[in-house]
Amino acid sequence: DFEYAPAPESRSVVDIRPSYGLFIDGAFTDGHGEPFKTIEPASEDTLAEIATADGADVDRAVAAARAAFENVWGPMPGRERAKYLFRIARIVQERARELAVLESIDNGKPIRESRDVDVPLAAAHFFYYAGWADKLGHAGFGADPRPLGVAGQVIPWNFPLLMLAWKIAPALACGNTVVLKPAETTPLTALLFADICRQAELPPGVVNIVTGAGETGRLLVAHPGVDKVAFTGSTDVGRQIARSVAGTDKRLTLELGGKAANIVFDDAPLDQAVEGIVNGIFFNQGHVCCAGSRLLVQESVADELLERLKARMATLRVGDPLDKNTDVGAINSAEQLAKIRELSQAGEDEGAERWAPDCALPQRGFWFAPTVFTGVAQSHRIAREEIFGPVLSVLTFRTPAEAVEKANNTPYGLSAGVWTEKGSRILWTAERLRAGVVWANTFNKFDPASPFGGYKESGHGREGGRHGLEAYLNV
Ligand code: TXE
Repeated sequence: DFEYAPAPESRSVVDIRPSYGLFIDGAFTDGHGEPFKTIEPASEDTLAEIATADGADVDRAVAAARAAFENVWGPMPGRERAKYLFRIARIVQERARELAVLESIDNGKPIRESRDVDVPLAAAHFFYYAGWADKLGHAGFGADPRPLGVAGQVIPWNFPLLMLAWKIAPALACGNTVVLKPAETTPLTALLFADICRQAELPPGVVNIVTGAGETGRLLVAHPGVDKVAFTGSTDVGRQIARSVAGTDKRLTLELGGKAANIVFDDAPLDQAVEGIVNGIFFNQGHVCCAGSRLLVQESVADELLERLKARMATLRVGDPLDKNTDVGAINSAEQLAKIRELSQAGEDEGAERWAPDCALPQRGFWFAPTVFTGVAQSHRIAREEIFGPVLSVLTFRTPAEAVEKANNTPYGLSAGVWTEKGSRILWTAERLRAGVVWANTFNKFDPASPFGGYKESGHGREGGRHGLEAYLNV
């Protein structure tokens, strides 16, 4: 039982101000809504007070984005826009340590992940789309595809900087301007990104950041001056946004929840599969829309696999996100922790068997031990609902057809994993899975060149790759 102890040497690379305003038209400005606090999940300490954008502030941000679109960014040749995007990408790399530490403090994710995954991938997205900015006429969308105008973008708290990059990089490459609302529990890296835009001398109004809770997001999405809405978050809010956009001429992409199956066949390399399962569900505390939250294992190897999985789980280190040895960090918020606890309790109540390694959790902050449920039935809530935490539900199957049927038995369809030595079985299974991404003998691998997005209630539209351009162009 150890106390949460901050690591001062890492903290010193970031300069968190006591309060933050909105970033509109190239400058920080006051918000007119009630300010809110962002909290450090690992300590429950207040990090900063953040402005809330009200209706008039959203109006100002959209007007700034409109003016920048009409006068500067829209007419600018692609090769000029590319220069700015390359510059932003390089500054993200130069300020990588600062961004990674700030992300871990505000979100709770392990520094190893923010340093090796979130920040490098964010930079990679800007590099990748910078490369497209002067080649849009050669992307298969006709000789002269046009930008849409002002994009209103609302993002969640699980990958704050990376989701910002997924949204902003393609929008800007295509000649659109942006008003983005980060999640209320993780606004700090978006505000640091605003500073990066200034450092890159991006023309004022091209990127605007408005902070606030769901109401600010609602105002942004409903704003008549917005031409394109892009949202990543919960399925419920996605539905509300779809309703708000219906009947307007706005374009919409939604990236919503998931309940991915990670399918392990009896011929799979088991130790490699265990690593993939652990990465699939415990990466980022399971706060991942494409998390491998359902393990489907072939009956004949289930006991062996579970034994190895539990042994591996017992080695996971849960604790201080700023400690480079940490594998599992803090749960992002009290609300999310309550949701994980509630669903885990439902798992026990419905008769599944719960197991977690014996690990000491810090006294302060929001924590949940890596947990696995066995004996899970398809009807159980923990097999059907997105838990969005470090909780794995294990089901078994006998035949490949049964594996596919169970994997597809979900309202979601974002991702899936297949583990087998047989290439033909990978192809047979992948063809039948209704999921936007299927990983084979690996999991949670991302590349800016690959499109990402869902089937069914996981949303529609694709982000990333050439396909990601389509959402921001009139073809
Ligand atoms: O999401 P919300 P929450 C899932 C996950 C999680 C659950 C709830 O299961 O437990 O959703 O998380 C903004 N109009 N995912 O409550 O509310 C909000 O301010 C416009 C999966 O945090 O959807 C934030 O910026 N915007 C997911 C963003 O929407 C609104 C990632 C997401 O918050 C709004 C996150 C409104 N009416 C949660 N209401 C994924 N797909 O990765 C809220 N927002």
